[in-house]
Amino acid sequence: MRSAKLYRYELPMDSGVILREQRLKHREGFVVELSLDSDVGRGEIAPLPGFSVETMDEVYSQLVEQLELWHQGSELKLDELFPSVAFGLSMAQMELNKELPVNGSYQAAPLCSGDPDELLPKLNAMTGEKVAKIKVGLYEPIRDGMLVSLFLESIPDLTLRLDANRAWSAEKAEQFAKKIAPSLRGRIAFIEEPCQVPGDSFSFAINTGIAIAWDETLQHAIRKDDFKLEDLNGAKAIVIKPTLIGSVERCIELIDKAKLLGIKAVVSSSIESSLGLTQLARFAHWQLPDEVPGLDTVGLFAQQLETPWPSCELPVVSLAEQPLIWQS
Ligand code: OSB
Ligand code: MG
Repeated sequence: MRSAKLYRYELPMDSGVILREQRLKHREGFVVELSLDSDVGRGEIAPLPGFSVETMDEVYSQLVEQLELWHQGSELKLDELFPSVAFGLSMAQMELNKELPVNGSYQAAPLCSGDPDELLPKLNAMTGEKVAKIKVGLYEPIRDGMLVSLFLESIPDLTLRLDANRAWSAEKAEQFAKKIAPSLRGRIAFIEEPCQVPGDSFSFAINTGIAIAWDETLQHAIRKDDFKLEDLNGAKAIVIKPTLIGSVERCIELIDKAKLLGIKAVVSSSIESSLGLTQLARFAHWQLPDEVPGLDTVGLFAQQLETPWPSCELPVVSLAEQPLIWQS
């Protein structure tokens, strides 16, 4: 017998979380729970304000419709759904069918969005490859360049991923690069979206020898019907945020294509709760066992949901305490 439950959650965030210039006080989303006899699979659907095209209301309507269909025994047409809905439903189905392995990549690249002093102890605690992610583009590009340079010079086994979120003009990106000696540039694994215009990011990579990664550009391109990964050239890596991309199957196709093209794929968070985030860690370990995922976001919350992130000490609230808003 198939049955489904739909929960809605709202979790408080750490006080300092800013997203696209707005303070994010709470994170809200849905969790679906699919049951078949005694087996259960869960998935999180949490459109990210400012990033997802779909709203919570639109997601709710689509979810109820799809859960009804699933309950009646239909195969879901995931490709026709909003990315967040396709992702959450496919994850729940995978977990239900025991297709999602239990091991996860929980050693995420520590995220630094301002204060470099906070990053040092985290780096010292890392075993194996030292890779961290620094948000740039929030201050002056010259200051960012000096900071990145200082990190690379003072920690010789450090590799950095940077993310500028399209903050810079071509000129500002060049000012940033000028502060980084050519001999250090190879230890920047990549910088995500340095420039406002993707073409300028592409030129930046060629002119500076600093590798770039597509994040926003991939999210926009994938919405088009004629999307082909090979058309997004010039980048060493792509950032895959499944909540913004679509079903698990769609993400796997993208990862396989990236492997064929020699592009690094990095599974990354869209600030899911610990429930969705741990599933992303399992997904990342399964599909990309040798790649450190971009999942260091549980610390942006003030609470975890149902499944704790290993070594995270934030309080955990259970799914059963969240409002159950629909069931079949
Ligand atoms: O700027 O890439 C971003 C999370 C949500 C929305 C946007 C971004 C992020 C992250 C996730 O940075 C963490 C990561 O990619 O390492
Ligand atoms: Mg990014």
